[in-house]
Amino acid sequence: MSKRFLLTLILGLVALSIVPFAATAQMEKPKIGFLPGVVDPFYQVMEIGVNEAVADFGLEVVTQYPQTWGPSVQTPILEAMIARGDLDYLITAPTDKEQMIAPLQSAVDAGIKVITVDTFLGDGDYVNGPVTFPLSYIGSDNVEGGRIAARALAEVLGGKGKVYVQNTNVGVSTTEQRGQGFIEGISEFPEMELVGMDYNLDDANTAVEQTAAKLQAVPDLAGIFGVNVFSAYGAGNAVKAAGLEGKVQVIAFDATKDAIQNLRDGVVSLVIAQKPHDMGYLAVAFAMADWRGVTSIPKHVTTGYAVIDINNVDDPEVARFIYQVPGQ
Ligand code: T6T
Repeated sequence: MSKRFLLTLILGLVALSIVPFAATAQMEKPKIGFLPGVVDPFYQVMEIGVNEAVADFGLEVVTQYPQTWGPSVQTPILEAMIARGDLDYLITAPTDKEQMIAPLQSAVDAGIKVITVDTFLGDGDYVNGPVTFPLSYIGSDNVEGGRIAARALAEVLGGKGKVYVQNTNVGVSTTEQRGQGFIEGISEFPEMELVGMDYNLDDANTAVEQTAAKLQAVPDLAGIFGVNVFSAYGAGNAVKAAGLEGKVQVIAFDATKDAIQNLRDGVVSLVIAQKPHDMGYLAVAFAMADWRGVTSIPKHVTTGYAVIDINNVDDPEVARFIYQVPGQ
């Protein structure tokens, strides 16, 4: 055997032994799917958190955004993600707490572990509730968020006046709980009256139209709670269009650029910022921990709020929670 042939043989064997090792090392990392509720700045900031964690752990992620809110749009995207056959974990915000149970159960049946972020399935109690298959639920305390909004509105209105809620859809865990918390909070003030709650189906134009109609129908309306990005957009911009800034107080849930501008313009009196970045980052970290055999992953994590008003909006410790999406 010539020296040259021997060398080639050795190099070939070394290469053969390295390739499978490298391939195995790669296969040891899970592949993540990210399926948000809809395209909006809240989920875009969550995606930044997902992507940062994915980079930190050296993982791969497949992200698919529904263009509009609801199970009929989210389910086919989910089915396509399951059909890929290469995802180990799915991080998702179910757009309906009942209707997304069966489609997400199919993901679990296909071997994909599910973590819900922002919204939950069933009653959100993944230990003792009707739905226990998700690994974890990471999100805000939305009942408390609604109460914060109600108390803030009561404070700015001196504890009396007619108030109205711009909401999204029945069956969405988050916005339903915000509405519920708001009703509870308002009931603490005997001279405040809730004169209605409209559902805009998470559509900004519908939110503007419904609010404009309510402003006309109730000329002495004193305050509005917009329960999420598009609801708050509708509430704030309808008040602005009617020239009622300062006369009708708006509480905006979700710290978009638009809500912050309306705060600066005196249309909005309080902006409640969630922590979508934390939700996204933690969800990936939990997936990675589960993959590595960690068995103490919390079934529920509450991520908290930053409550923004005109006095603290420029404080960097508060302003960091404004939803900043590069290029927007
Ligand atoms: O408020 C968030 C989210 O928490 C909710 O579940 C749906 O609406 C948003 O995405 C904002 O548009």
